[in-house]
Amino acid sequence: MMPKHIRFPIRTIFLLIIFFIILTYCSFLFLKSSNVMPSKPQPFILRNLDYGYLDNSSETSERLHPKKILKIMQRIHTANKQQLILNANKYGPLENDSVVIVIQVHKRINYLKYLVNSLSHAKDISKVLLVFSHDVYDKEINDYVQAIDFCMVIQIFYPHSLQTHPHTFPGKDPNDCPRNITKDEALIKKCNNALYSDHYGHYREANFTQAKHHWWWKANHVFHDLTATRYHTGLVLFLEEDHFVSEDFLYVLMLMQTSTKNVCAHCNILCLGNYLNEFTAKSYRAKADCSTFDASHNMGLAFNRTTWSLIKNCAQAFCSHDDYNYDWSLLHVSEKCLKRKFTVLSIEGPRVFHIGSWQVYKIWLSERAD
Ligand SMILES: *[C@@H]1O[C@H](CO)[C@@H](O)[C@H](O)[C@H]1NC(C)=O
Ligand SMILES: *[C@@H]1O[C@H](CO)[C@@H](O)[C@H](O)[C@H]1NC(C)=O
Ligand SMILES: *[C@@H]1O[C@H](CO)[C@@H](O)[C@H](O)[C@H]1NC(C)=O
Ligand SMILES: *[C@@H]1O[C@H](CO)[C@@H](O)[C@H](O)[C@H]1NC(C)=O
Ligand SMILES: CC(=O)N[C@H]1CO[C@H](CO)[C@@H](O)[C@@H]1O
Repeated sequence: MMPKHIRFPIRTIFLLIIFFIILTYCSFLFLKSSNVMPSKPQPFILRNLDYGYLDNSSETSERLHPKKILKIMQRIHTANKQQLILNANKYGPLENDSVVIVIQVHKRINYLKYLVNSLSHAKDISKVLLVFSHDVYDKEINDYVQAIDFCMVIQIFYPHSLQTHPHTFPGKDPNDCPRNITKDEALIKKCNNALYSDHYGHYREANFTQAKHHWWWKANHVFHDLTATRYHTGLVLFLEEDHFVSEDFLYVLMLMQTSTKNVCAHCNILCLGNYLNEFTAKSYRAKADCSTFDASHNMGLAFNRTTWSLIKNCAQAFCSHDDYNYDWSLLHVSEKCLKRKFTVLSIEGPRVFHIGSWQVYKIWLSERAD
C-alpha cells in the first residue's frame, strides 16, 4: 500500500491523462464531421474509379435550364480560346524543363482545396504550371482556382461535358439503351449503340463515361492545343481533384527523372503514387523500382511528349477499350498495341496520395456484389 501523499498525485495525473484522451478524441470527431480531415482510407484499393459520381446530389436532381447551359458553353468556349495564364508576370514564362501539372477537376471543391493546399507547400512549386481541367463549370470552383497565387495557373474546360450535354451524347440520350436490357431486346428496340454492350452485357451509363473522355481530351489539349504547352518537352504530371501531394514530390520527381538513365534505361513513365504502399509504408523511402507498367500504376503518373506520342499512336486501342477511367485503357495500350510494353519507374514511398479511397472501396464492394 502506497502512502497517501504519493497516491493522491498519481490519481490526479491519471485523471488528467483520461481527460486529455477524451479531449483528443472529441476534437478528432469534430474535425472529421467538419470535413477538414478525410475519412480513413482503405489500404487495399487498386484503382481510383469513383471520380465523384457517387454523390448523386446535383447531377441527377439539378437539371440546368437550356439558357443557362448555353451561357456556360459560351464561357467555356471563350476561356478555352483566351488561354489566360494567371500569375504569368510573376512566375513566367514556363521553362522547357519545368513540370506541367494537369489536374482533372469534377466538382468536389473540398477535396480540391486539400490538394491545392498540399501543392502550395511543395518545394519548387513556383516553377510549375498548374493546368486545371474542368468538366463542371462552377463559380465557386473557378473563384477558388483563380485565387491561387503561388505559381502559374491556367484553366481549361472540357467542352463535351455532361453538364452541357445532359440529354445528348456524351450525356444520356433518350434513345440510349437502358443499362440492363439484353442485346436482343436492344436490337428490337433499335436504341443507340444496340450492337455495343460492354464486357458484361450492359449498356453505357452516361454518368460513368465522362472520366475517360475527359482524360483523353485534356491530354490531347495540353500536348497539342494549348499555346503554353504544345511545344513543351518536359514532364507532364497527371493528378486528380481527390489526390494530394507530399512537400518533396517535385524534388523526388526530378530525382527520378535524372536517374532513369542509370536505373531504368527504357523507362517511359514515372509514377509517384501507389495504393499498395499508401497506408502501409512506414518510411518515406525514396527507393525507386523499375518495372513493366501494370494496374497498380494508376496514380501520379508523369511522362513527356515522347511517351505521349506512343499513346496517341494507339488512340484506337485506348478509345475502344471497355473502361470508364483511363488507367486500364493505358494498360491495354501498353500490352496490346506497343511494340515494347511501357516501363515505369515508381517510388516505394508514395508522394501522391488519394483522399477519397473509402468511396472507391464502396464501389469496389458493390461491383463485386454485381
Ligand atoms: C447514373 O445514371 C443512371 C442511369 O441514367 C442512374 O440510374 C444512376 O442513378 C446514375 N448514377 C449516379 C451516381 O448519378
Ligand atoms: C527548349 O529546349 C530546346 C532543346 O530541347 C532548346 O533548343 C530551346 O532553346 C529551349 N527553349 C527554352 C525557352 O529554354
Ligand atoms: C441493373 O441491375 C442492377 C443489378 O443487377 C441494379 O443494381 C441496377 O439498379 C439496374 N440498373 C438499372 C438502370 O435498372
Ligand atoms: C522524354 O522521355 C524519354 C523517356 O521516355 C527520354 O528518353 C527523353 O529524353 C525525354 N525527352 C526529353 C526532351 O526530356
Ligand atoms: C452515395 C449517395 O450519396 N447516395 C445518396 C443518393 O441519394 C439518395 C436519396 O436522395 C440517398 O439516400 C443516398 O444516400
